[in-house]
Amino acid sequence: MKKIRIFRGGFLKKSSFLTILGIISLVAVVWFVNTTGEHNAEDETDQSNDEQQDTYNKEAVQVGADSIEVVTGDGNIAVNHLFIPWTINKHEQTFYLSQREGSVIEIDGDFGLVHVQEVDVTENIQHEGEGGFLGFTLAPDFEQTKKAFAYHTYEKDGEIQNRIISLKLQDNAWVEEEVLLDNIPGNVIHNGGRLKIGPDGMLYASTGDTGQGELAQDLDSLAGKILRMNLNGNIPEDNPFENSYVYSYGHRNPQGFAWNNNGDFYSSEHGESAHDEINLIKAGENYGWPVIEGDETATNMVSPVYQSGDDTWAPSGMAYHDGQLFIASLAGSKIITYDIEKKEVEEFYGDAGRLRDVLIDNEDIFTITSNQDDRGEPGKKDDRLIQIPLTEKVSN
Ligand SMILES: [Ca+2]
Repeated sequence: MKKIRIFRGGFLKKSSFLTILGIISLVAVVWFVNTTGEHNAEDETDQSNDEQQDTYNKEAVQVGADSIEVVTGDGNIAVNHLFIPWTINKHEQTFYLSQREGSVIEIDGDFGLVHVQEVDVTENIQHEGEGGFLGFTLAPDFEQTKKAFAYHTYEKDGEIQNRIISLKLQDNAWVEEEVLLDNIPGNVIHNGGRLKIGPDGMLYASTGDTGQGELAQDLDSLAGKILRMNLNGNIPEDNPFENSYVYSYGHRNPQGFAWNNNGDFYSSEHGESAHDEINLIKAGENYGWPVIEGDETATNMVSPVYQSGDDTWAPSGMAYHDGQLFIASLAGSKIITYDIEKKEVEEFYGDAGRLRDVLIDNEDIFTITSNQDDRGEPGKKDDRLIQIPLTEKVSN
């Protein structure tokens, strides 16, 4: 196992690095000795089984993004001391994680090297409540263009809004290139924010109802919708409503997208109180909020393929693998699997607190915690990127 700690601003010279590492280790040991015996909420939420390897320093926990710890070895990676990551991207062996405060963390999965990349945008990122720098997805031609797309909250004329932009990676910073769509209604709650490119090559975005349910039924509002656009921000000619970004409507706060191998499109959505939903999304359909929720039905409205009943998941990022949807759950603090054919859910993993996103890559699933978002109980390593073999059901 090798462990490398890199500070904001890039790489350190090896000699400086070793000196700093020595100081950090000393500080960590002293701090650890001083605090041994305390039992607090952090210990209770931090149930990882490699506790003995944890040589973190106290400052790292407090400053979040300024000091990130990567542990690599045997083809595995674990990353600690992230700060409210929202989206996982992986290009070859490199991870790009968006963080809600407004940064991207680039991590070399082979060597554990980290860059904390600034996001250089023309409107200030409004990191308040559930808002901030949310969805982030690499362009299909990222290898050549270094481009990505992002969804972020901002404030304009005293109102909280969201917008979708393209960015380019230049000199270790993500610089805004174009605004694809702005003036998407926002709030401190229910901003949606998931951004993914579908199998049809279009960019899909989820928006929340901003706490005003009636907007989800209003086809003239971009709130409470799933939106679809060309990668240049234009409205595709085959969108279901003429001259509209709206692909589906009647959504409360969807935050997860996944497509199966047939191209069927699934989305996860937060219910009002429990009754969280998995919906099969089709062009032009109405998913019912706020008229119906859970398994209620109504004419011309589509009920979910599965709803959580009295359980609260607060579902966010999704991924598809081998007939199953894997769903990150915040309040549920687990990864849930949904078997599409059997229409059954199971708990796959639940050892790390609030989970925001999942990514499946070969035989592994990666997830990120959201324990520092003011709704969790952060552990000593939070927030974290965690790798779990798909073959291994880790839950208790
Ligand atoms: Ca619904």
